[in-house]
Amino acid sequence: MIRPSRRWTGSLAVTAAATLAASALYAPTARASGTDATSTDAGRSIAAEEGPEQIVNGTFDTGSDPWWHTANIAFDISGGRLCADIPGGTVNPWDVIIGQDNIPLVKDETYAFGMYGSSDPAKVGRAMVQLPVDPYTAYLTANPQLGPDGATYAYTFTSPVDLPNAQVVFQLGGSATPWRFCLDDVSLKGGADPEVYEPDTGPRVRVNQVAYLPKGPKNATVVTDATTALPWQLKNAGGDVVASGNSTPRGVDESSGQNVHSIDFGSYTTAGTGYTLTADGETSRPFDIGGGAYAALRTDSLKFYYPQRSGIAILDNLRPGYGRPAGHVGVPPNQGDTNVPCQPGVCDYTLDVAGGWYDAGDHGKYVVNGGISVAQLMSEFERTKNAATAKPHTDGTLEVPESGNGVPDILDEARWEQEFLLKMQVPDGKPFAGMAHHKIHDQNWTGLPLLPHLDAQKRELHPVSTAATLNLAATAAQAARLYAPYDAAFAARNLTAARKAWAAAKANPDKLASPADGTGGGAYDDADVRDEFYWAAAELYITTGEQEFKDYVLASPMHTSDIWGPRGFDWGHVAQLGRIDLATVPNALPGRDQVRQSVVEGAEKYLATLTAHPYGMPYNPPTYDWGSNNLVLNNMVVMAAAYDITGTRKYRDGVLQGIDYILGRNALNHSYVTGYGEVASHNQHSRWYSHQLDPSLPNPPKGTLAGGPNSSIQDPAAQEKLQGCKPQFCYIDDINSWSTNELTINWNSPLAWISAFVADQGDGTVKAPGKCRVTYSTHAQWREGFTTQVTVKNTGSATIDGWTLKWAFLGGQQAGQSWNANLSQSGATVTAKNLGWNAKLKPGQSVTFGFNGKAAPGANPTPDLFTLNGAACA
Ligand code: 9MR
Repeated sequence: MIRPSRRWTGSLAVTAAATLAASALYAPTARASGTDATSTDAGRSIAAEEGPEQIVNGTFDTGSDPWWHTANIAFDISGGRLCADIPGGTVNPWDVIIGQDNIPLVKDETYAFGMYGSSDPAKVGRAMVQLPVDPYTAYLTANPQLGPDGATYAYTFTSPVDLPNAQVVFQLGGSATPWRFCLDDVSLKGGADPEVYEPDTGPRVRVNQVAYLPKGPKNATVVTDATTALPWQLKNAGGDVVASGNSTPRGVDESSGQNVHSIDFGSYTTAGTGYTLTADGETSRPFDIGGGAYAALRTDSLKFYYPQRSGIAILDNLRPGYGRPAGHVGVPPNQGDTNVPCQPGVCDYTLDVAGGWYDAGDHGKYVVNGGISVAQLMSEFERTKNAATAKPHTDGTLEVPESGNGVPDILDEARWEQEFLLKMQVPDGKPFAGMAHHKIHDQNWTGLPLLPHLDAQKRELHPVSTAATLNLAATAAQAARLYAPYDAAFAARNLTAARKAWAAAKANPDKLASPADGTGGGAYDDADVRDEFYWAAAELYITTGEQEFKDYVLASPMHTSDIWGPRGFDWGHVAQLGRIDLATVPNALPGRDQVRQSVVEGAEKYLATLTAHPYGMPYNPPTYDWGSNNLVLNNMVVMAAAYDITGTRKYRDGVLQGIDYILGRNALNHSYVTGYGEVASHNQHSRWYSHQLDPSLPNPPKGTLAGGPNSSIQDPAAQEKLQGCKPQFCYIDDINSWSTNELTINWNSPLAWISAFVADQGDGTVKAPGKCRVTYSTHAQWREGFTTQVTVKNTGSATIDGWTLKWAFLGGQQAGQSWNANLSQSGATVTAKNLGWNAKLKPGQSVTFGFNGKAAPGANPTPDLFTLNGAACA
């Protein structure tokens, strides 16, 4: 992937004068064949060669990052070297450049520069080490005689300056005719070892810096050399000791390399603010005991989405400090997303793909990633229909332009993205009709900062893919049932699109996105789409109940295999989305009990991981992945689903412990959510929340999750500071660290889902199940309607005086005429109230009522959840 975090165009202004002036400063050494260099100072060069390597990825073993290039060439690293076809007809050497930034130079140090190069036909190349800005003073200018056979070249020079961010550039322009250049083993050795970066991790007692629920678990971690138990004290805001005990030594934690103890102070349950925990002479950052912060995070993590919107102005009155003009609507300098062509040779039409959310800190819009994001928002809403503890999502909670339209705001926000996904479908009559284009983004990577409406790059549709098509099928099928009570036409449009996408994916099962398609946007390649097929079939089955999808689900290897791996699920691993929905959304799949049980088995695994981990994490692979925080959160989703299925407290407590890690109980003593916790991420990689680079721009809004530790540290900012990091330390809150510190729509979606789950637990008191049993029988079902009879039994030992029973329909069904109860409906949720004569239900007594319903397209299963006077019936 090519992702310069700066604008390459600045290098075009290299002046010949600067080059000449600087070339006197270097002394080339003859070391290898084919070089034009002569040795003048071999001793110094040997010393330099033993110095530290300053070039990142000079061997192109890990792709082409962080090398950048001018827009008139493309990198080809397929042969293990970096090659490029250099166009003819350019005038100046600097008209074609390959470069690397942020190379530290130390004054008076001598450096050894080496490279392998070849050209076809033979050419004189130009390699420079220079100042990255005007006047581009060169400290080394070398002119290797390149030829088709390839050779290695070596030079030395002494730096006249201290400079943290020199550039190495290969200037390849100025040829009338095209030629091919290849490069390998680029090395710049010498200078001082890079400064060892020491993150400021604050006190050694690590806590959730935001809040623990009063009646929930409360755990902390102490970093210490001690090997035997240490006393701890919990103090309130006034400094009084309110609880104390002894820690549990846990040995050396592999994920951080630290010797640690854990502290359990869960027996203390009094709500308050400004608590601290003291152990081993250190006092933790302050925290609350209370549920209020999660009610706020439930909202903030969703409010994140509106200012990610493309194609609409962000109103400052809705998001003070975040207002900005609409991005990519075709107003110059934008080229607009209203009429986007394909990449050359990919298609002969243009599409209006305006709208949707920007994926992350870039201006790209990707169907596979949009898919899981919108699905998780829809599932957060759908959970309110099926889970005993879930509190409703309503209209007017998120301050979006649609607030007040009678539709829950979370569905309004999700629709903004779903409308975009629908637009990415190939129109009828065109090749691959029904498939979805994988992505749309800029032709080349842009630099930071860059507000969306100022992006002047050409926008292009990339080829269709099976994965994108199945993301569309899955989300459109889910949308069809969820939006049906609010907008039947939109629901129908989604169902049609889902069916078309499914058929198109079946006809084109192996259109895989190319891993090489990563210029100007992420590749989002995925070589295995069995999980996407399974997810789509599951959603289509849940919505329609149809045989074809049922058969597909039951025959899929993903239906029964163990999908609860240690790394969890994400945009490229989506079988879990299908499995969890089959388990938690009402449907009549044969063997559904085993499906529900399999989710519980997954939760058991993550709970075991968490219990064994001294930082209480449900994620513990030997190396952390890109976006590890979203994997931690998705593993928590599995535990939350198991709690929703079983009501077993330990799964819920697993979720409550997992959130501690995200909010500060970690090796860095750092909260990964902007605005939450005393020390929290706020410089996430984003072209418009670029406050770190331009103080007039804002930081990301509160409630924004950072990707989190990534053992592979794939960006130069992380590589410069974090070499050799233990997994938990592979993170830096720097805007340039896009591989550890980006924000994305698919990482905030599990944060939002989990925040809602935690908020729904109130103060952490586990509610006793309702003393009731419900029998719900749909006696007759015809095209336009159905008749249902409901019996409610009081299974408790007290008389119920006045009852309200609630359930939700799967889709657009409407309760009509009723008998023996008063029925009303809001969205899909039905409320049945007793009449005067049947208000009292003695222990053991039942009441039966019924209604005629108006049918809606699709399945009409028996609801899983009934609540009587607010408590879920068994
Ligand atoms: O989240 C993606 C991660 O799983 C991949 O390993 C990585 C490299 O392909 O790309 C990540 O996605 C980025 C995307 O390619 C471009 N927009 C920003 C995304 C988050 O960093």
